[in-house]
Amino acid sequence: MIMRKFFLLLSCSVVVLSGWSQQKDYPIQVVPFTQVKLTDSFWLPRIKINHTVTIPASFERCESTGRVRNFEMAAAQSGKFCTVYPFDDTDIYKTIEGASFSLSLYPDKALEDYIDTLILKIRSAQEPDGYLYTARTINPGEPHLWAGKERWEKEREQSHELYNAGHLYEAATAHYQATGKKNLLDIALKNADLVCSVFGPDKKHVAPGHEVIEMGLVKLYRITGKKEYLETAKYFIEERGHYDGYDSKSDDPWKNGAYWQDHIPVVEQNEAVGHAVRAGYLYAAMTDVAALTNDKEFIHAVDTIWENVVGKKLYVQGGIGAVGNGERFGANYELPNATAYNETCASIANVYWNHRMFLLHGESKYIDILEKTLYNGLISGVGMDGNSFFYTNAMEIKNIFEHKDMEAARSGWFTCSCCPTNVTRLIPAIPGYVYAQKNSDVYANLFIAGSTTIAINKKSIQIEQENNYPWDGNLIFRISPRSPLAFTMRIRIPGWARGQAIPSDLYAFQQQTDKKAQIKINGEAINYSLEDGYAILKRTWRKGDVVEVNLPMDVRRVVANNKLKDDLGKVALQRGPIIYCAEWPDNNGEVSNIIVPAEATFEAEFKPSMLKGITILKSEVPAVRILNERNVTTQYQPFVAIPYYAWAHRGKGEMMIWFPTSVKHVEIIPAH
Ligand code: FUB
Ligand code: ZN
Repeated sequence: MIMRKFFLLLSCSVVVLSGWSQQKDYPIQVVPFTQVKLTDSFWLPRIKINHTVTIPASFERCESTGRVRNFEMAAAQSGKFCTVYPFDDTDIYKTIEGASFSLSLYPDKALEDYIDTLILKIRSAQEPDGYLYTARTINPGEPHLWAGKERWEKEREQSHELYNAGHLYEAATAHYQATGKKNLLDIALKNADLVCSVFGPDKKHVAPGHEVIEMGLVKLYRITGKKEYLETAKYFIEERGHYDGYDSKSDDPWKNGAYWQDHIPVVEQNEAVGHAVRAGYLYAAMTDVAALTNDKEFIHAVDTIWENVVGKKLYVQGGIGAVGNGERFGANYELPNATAYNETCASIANVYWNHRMFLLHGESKYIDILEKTLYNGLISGVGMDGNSFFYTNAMEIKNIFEHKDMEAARSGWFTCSCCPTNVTRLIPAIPGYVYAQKNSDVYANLFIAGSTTIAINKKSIQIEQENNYPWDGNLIFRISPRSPLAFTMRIRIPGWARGQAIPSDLYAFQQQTDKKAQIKINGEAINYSLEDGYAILKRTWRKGDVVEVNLPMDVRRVVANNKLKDDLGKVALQRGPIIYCAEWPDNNGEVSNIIVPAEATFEAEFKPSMLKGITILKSEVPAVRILNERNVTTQYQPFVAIPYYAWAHRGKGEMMIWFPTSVKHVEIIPAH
């Protein structure tokens, strides 16, 4: 309880170590995740399993794969780096971050003590001047191949020295906020002081080879008020695009710098390019720094890049980073289904970025994207057992026997295991995306049953949500100020409930409907106005006031912009925020033969015991059957679609999100 209170104090305020208070920041403040108590049956079980299964399994793998041993050897300055990548240290940092978030929700002495033992090892591995990078410290005479002979020498390319530092700062912030202990924070600050003393306009120049340190430095700045941290974060961002060693004429992102978002200065960038996780972390950091410094050029750049991603580079299930070679963004409208990469970490980065964009601009379109990613392309990355993960998130699996490249089953761990450990830190933070506040305006962004207590002008208000989202569109909000109080509830009316498949013309609903979100207050229907995608409910609220919001939950057919060649003549299915797929076990063993014609109608049915409780879509559709080597026929058969996130829990086989609407677009694949 003490720990919980401590976190609240820190999350609401930036006055922490130095008694300093900053001037500029996001106009909208997060209601911290520790202040939002979930009771729902969609997210809460995931948060619990993250605590009981994912985090322990992740630490166990950090031990068994040698990641912890690397720290022990670095402390002893003897041995041989025993894992594969120089960024393997970050799996420990990310899991400590996730575990710290989780400790704030579920105090757990054994876990806290275990983290302390890890922190001791981390501290012992830190060099006297603050440098911390096991891939060199173990044996500085023979560092990791990617690390270069000298410190930072290969930072621009692949050493990940500053990437490791960034994840250390993020972990240290979470750990300090969760426990009040400074043991990890002190290590991070010592390292950050070294970094700030080495890099800067009049010092060593580099654009970090993998962004994340920028966000980490911002977090340390918020805790300490030390302006060098913010300045160095800004410096690292502004350093991009000034290296003259690239071949600017080359189309190859590895040669022209685009892989690292280092091809042109960030304020000139207007298209999302290069490695998608790097890019997402960069844009999130630019948004942070823009808010903290009111940098209009940064704001313009992130706004323009956001339009590009949402208008041309986002999969219908919220995934980004279409191209496997370079784990990167493709060209505009390059969103292939057969080879979609969609790294889970890229979805996580996209959530971080969109949340920050909302805090900056207050428009619901950012939460629409956050919700789309969260409920679909991100949680597909973690199995319902909490112990199996996708690194890439396929858009379709066809002809499983011949195309073995796409990940068709989750794995417990990977040699490069960035995604599982990233999941550990995203999941417990989800309650922090539900509400936000700007003076006397309260934003309800996500619909998750539970409660929160916030304060407006020092007056306390309890807000309770009751719903069965994402399966049901009936949302109840009980608003209870201690005494009558005038303020504005801004309840997000999702784009999908306003006829918008996505806040761009990349995808659209095929048919428009007249159905609108209905709102009642204390049983009486009201006319509400919409502002920035929010229903504005401004009144003097009284204890026990009830707002009922009814979102239309019809099954919608989604079509893609015709510049998106891969989806031409195809349709996807969406109900509420959920994007559906068809998977082999429900459809006669294969799905690549399915046609979803214009006249197909769908029935939604909640199946409590299927895949931990899901709403399925049912229909009767034609499927192509091969009769012999020369003849095919189509036969109507029952069709079942499940939420995309729930696929790959019943063995390997075909899966599709985009369905041909006529036989013309069916790829005929012999059944096995
Ligand atoms: O480079 C560190 C991490 O490894 C990246 O974020 C992932 O895409 C993977 O390449
Ligand atoms: Zn990853």
